[in-house]
Amino acid sequence: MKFSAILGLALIAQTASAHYIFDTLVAGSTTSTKAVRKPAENSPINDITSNNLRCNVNTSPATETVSVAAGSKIGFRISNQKIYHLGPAALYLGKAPGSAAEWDGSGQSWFKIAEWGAVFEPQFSFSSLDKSEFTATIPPQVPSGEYLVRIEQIGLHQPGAPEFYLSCAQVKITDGGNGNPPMVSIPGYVSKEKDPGLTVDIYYPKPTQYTVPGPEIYYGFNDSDDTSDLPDEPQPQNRVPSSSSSPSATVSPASKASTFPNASASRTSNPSPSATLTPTRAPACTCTCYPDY
Ligand SMILES: [Cu+2]
Repeated sequence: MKFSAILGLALIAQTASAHYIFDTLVAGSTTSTKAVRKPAENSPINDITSNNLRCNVNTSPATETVSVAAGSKIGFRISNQKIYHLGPAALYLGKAPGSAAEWDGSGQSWFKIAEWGAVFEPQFSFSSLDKSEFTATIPPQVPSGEYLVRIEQIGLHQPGAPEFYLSCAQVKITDGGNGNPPMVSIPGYVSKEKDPGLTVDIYYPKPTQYTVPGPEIYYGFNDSDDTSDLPDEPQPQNRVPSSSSSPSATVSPASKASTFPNASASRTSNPSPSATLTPTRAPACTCTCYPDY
């Protein structure tokens, strides 16, 4: 009896392990697992108002803070999996008030430096799918100091119930600039009201446009460490299209209107021929870890 109970637990553990944990920091030419606040479990965060959305829950403390120069590569790796839940990914930096190791991620201290959105050819999907490593360049304008770097991937396979897979790692950015990125708080940086990309039905009708949830990407913009990075810089912070084939002009208002009742009025006019979309609906979850919780 005892043995079968253990066996049962083992099976549960195995099932749960089908989710993924971003367990490895990539910083410049090095990697580190010790700098990551590794979650004890690979279950997603579902409550987007929770403080757990910052750096996950039940994390083991990171035991190092990795130095990396501004302008270097930064990001995360999943060592034993590839992303298999359809949905976007994004990479954030959070400026610690002091040491990264002592910071819980609270406050209006976060900005996005990269995102991986939807692709539309040959069919609707996400560029994060089947990837296990997500890296970007630290904008050279990012000020020196200690930061939490945070990756999130949002599983959209159960429409209306986004799942956040995320990790934080501790880094010390050196050789930085005088940039002043607009910052957001976590939680609060996304909401189901202002981010239709959180609740979109990815099966039907197939989206023809997609915006990654959260703030605009901070690119840095200025080459020199001058004073032109002002707090309210009127920069053309156009989101880099996640697919060159889908400028925002191709938004399908009909699908928007039906999918996002809270969307702004400008998105609810002009019905478009969504009836031409194939009326088949994919299974809610194609992974082996169903049901999610
Ligand atoms: Cu899952």
